[in-house]
Amino acid sequence: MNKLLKEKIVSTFLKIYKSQPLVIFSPGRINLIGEHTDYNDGYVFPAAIDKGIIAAVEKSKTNYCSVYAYDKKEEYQFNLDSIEPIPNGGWRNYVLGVISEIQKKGIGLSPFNIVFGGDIPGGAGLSSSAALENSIVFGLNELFQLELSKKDMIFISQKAEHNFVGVKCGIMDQYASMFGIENNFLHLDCRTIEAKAYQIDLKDYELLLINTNVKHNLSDSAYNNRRSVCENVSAMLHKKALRDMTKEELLSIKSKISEEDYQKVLYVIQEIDRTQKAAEAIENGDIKKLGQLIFESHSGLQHQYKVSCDELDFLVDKAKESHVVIGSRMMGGGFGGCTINLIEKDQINNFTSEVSKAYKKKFNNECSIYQVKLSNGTHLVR
Ligand code: GAF
Repeated sequence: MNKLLKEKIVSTFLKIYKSQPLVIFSPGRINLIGEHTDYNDGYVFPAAIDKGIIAAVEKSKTNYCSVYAYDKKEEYQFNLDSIEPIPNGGWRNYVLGVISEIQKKGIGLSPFNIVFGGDIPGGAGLSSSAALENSIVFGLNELFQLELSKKDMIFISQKAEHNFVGVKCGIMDQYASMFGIENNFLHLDCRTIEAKAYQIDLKDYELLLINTNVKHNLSDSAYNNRRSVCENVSAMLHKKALRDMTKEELLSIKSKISEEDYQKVLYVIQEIDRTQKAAEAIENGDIKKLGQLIFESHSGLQHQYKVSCDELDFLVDKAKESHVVIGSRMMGGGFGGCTINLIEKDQINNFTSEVSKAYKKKFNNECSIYQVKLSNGTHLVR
């Protein structure tokens, strides 16, 4: 966690609201493999990271709530009896969505003040949204002793995103942000919401994130559209989710669906399988195999599921050409954000300087390089 940011958030809170707040750190996440599988009841392999959202929260003595977004220098005040989504409301809808979902459970809240800020660049695909939602629900749970479990809280965060932001996301981001374990990846079964923690020995390799610094428009509608395709095709075979469908079963309805939808569903079935194979490779200490599965995942996301973009494909191609990166793929929802790379430890500087130059030349834009640590999930900061 970024201690300097914490100090800035707390001093801003003291200055505006003149009381000592509770402080919460809620991390962003990365995902090793298993993309667009969570809302198909499949498996994912995320980890919480040391970058995220810091929120300061305390009860208010007024009869309204006030939330200050430190990074944007914007304040928003509202009454708890009129919580509605705001058209193009940006960060406000994440906060309001969480409050609304708490209220839907019949839980009454009293006015409060919040200041929040973060060190995850927006649009990087590191899930600042889940980190924000979790920081709010966790903070309110502590402040008002609501006795919500961590599982209750992640479903509140997820519903907030569905109902107030309009993205029909799965549970991976909220889970990883809430339940993260320092130095561990979580092999999560998105049906049972049970995870096995893995402290992975990457041997001569390290994880490296490269941010394209782009976020293409329409990514939210494209996301919801992919989810509908998956649900419609699984309904055709009366399956609860694509997790329950085999390649053979999919083949049996191939003539009834478009080639595009066939490829999308095939991708999901293959990616769920790859995620299981990744767990096996890790258990066998076979990091090269893990890398190969990561490259395959990108190829599926690019050509079958069609959620990549030129900038991401360029970075993955450069990684492949380099021979020092043994696995690379886009991460998260797609259409921009970061690639995740498994790279030889002692080649990081050479590779990053080469790829940065090439990216700048091709897109006339900078890419950013991040190395992250795997962190604990959402928690109170003492
Ligand atoms: C986004 C969503 F929020 C997740 O639920 C997940 O579906 C991911 O895209 C793709 O794997 O981050």
